[in-house]
Amino acid sequence: SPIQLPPLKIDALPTLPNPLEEAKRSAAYRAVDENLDFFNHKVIGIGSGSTVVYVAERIGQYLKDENYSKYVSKFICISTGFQSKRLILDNGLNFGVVEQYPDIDIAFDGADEVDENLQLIKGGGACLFQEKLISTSAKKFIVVADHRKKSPKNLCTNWTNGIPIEVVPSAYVRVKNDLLNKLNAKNVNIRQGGSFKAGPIVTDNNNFIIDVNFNGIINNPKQLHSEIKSLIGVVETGLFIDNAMKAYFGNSDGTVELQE
Ligand code: ABF
Repeated sequence: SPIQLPPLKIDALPTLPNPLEEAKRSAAYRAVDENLDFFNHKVIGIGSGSTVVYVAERIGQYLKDENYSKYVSKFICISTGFQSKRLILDNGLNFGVVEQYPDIDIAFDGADEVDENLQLIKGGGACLFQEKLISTSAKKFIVVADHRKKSPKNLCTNWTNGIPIEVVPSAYVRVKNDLLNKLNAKNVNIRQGGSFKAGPIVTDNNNFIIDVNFNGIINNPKQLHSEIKSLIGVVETGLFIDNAMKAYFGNSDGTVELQE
């Protein structure tokens, strides 16, 4: 665009409780500053988790700046769940739904692990279906994370909680058996609520979440995604394949590493 906007004007940044928050904030702010196009973007996807909190905060800071306000006040932000809807509203941004805005210009979201090829594990927060709907509806999908989420090579190097899978409730035993017997999973857990008695957690789509571990690292996430997805009862997997365009990893000293 021929118009040049002056740098963002903000009051002092809020103080943070610990260095990990500094890492998350640094990644999120950089990702927004480098990728949000105030002139051409209209529909923005806002994901879930503790890092994306700072994405919404940053966009909110632009909204309050007189030079950016007229652009940001026209943005429509699409959420991936209850938490991100609150983030959008709490930062004064316009909320919209993907049914009305199916074409998203850019989406920002966190991840549980990112491999060397930008393949992701997501779904630790149980919003993986909406997250995949939004990220794959976006022309650009940008990952924001702290340094712990970057794998040196393969998935399931650092992340040991397994791959989250959203399943139709009546099919959870069938999916569990198929994962163990057909796909040779090592262990399969139905994700539970706060205590064992609370029973399975229920997603925004009224489904269950299964966390599945295979033997060690994932060598071929694309193939594994297809195999899991083909099981009857599986709604979506937490393997995000060929979807992310870039990932920003924040460090506790405020530096940020870009992977693309
Ligand atoms: C969502 O939040 C999930 O897909 C992922 O499980 C998690 C990442 O959270 P955080 O930013 O708190 O590390 O993006």
